[in-house]
Amino acid sequence: DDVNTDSRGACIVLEGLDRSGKTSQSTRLVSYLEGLGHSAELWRFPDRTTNVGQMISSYLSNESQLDDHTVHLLFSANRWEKRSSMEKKLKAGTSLIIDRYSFSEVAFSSAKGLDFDWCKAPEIGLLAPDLVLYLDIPPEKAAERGGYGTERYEKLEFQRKVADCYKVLRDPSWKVIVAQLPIEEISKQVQEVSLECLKQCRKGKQLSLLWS
Ligand code: FDM
Repeated sequence: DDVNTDSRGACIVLEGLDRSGKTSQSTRLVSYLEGLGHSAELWRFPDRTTNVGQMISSYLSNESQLDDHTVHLLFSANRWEKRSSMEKKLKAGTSLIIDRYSFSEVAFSSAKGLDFDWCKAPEIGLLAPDLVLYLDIPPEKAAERGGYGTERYEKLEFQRKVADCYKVLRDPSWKVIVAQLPIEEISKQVQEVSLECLKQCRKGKQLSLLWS
């Protein structure tokens, strides 16, 4: 067929509130793609393994305090430090399935009251995903799922604000999935749109940059 053999991988981002099922679905998607013989990797942001990531991690676990703008810029720096390896992987044909990206950043920081456009600015020029999958769940339902952990943002009142900010950020290109469906049904929908996305990338769809 028309598949170009030295074509790039797809950049697929999963977004949603805490406990919306992003981690399960991204893990399942990677296995599914690998099972079909595609090269795929699971990534997540924040990437807590770097120096910047460790600062973020200690902030999230309330071991350190940081100004809201400062931590915003650290999250952004954590994506910038991975940008060139992201691009290399994608160009080498590996698809990246990413658990949270710049959309989490804008939703969570603007939920704290930071200016929306200010929040978007440091993300300009990062790679734009080919597909955003939004696992949609009412904050109250997410809170019922075995409860939150003890990290800084895992509180119902704050998650309500985050949900509102995601609504502002959402655009028609996002694939919104009802996160309360049975896990198998969600996986089926995720697989279907992801394969279609991969096909477009194989056909020569260019990588683009945020926020385009
Ligand atoms: N988060 C995540 C941000 O505030 N900004 C970001 O750029 C990213 C990627 O960090 F509450 C928030 C969202 C979440 C927290 O995420 C840690 P995980 O998925 O629980 O590790």
